[in-house]
Amino acid sequence: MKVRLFAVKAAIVSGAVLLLAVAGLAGEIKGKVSVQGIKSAENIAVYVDTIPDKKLDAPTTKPVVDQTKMTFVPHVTVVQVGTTVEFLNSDPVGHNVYWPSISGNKKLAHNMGTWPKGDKKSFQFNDAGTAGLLCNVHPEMNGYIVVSPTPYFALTDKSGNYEIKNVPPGKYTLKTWSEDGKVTTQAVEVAAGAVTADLTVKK
Ligand SMILES: [Cu+2]
Repeated sequence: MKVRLFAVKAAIVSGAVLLLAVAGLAGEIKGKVSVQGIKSAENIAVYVDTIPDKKLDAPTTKPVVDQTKMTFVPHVTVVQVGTTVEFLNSDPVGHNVYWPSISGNKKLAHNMGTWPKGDKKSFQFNDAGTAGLLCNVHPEMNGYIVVSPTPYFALTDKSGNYEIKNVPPGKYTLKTWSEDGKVTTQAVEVAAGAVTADLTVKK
């Protein structure tokens, strides 16, 4: 009896150790984005580009982009390819949502229509790239949906800092997207723990 109890305890302990080991494998990519010729290092998307032969879990979150006080909030939203985004109108006027292309591909242009306060419409983004959001009622309004091919992405804060958590070990290509700057790519190798990748985005 005592032996059997010991065996059960040993099994529980080794299971816990295994779980810890698996959790410990996940790495992290973090760093700071500097800019040259661009006014701000904020709101720059940093993401892991397509990983060949890697099966990724389908996204489960449904981020909301609000149209409030005549602006798209947030200004930039980064999502994994396949994500459904909900577009809400919180203003007392009708707003429209359309994008003329996704990363320049006009075949992926889409007009969602116009709807009143309190209503929302959703759209599933199945193509990687950037959709520049516009409202045909208010030409001054604009925002962005950056569709990342992987779930490993982040958006820089005011100082240009970013942090991508839970990245499995491997060799990847980091990519940036910014409103005013060129795309920057950088090779990065992730192991357990955090790896630092500082990037410079140029006009
Ligand atoms: Cu509008």
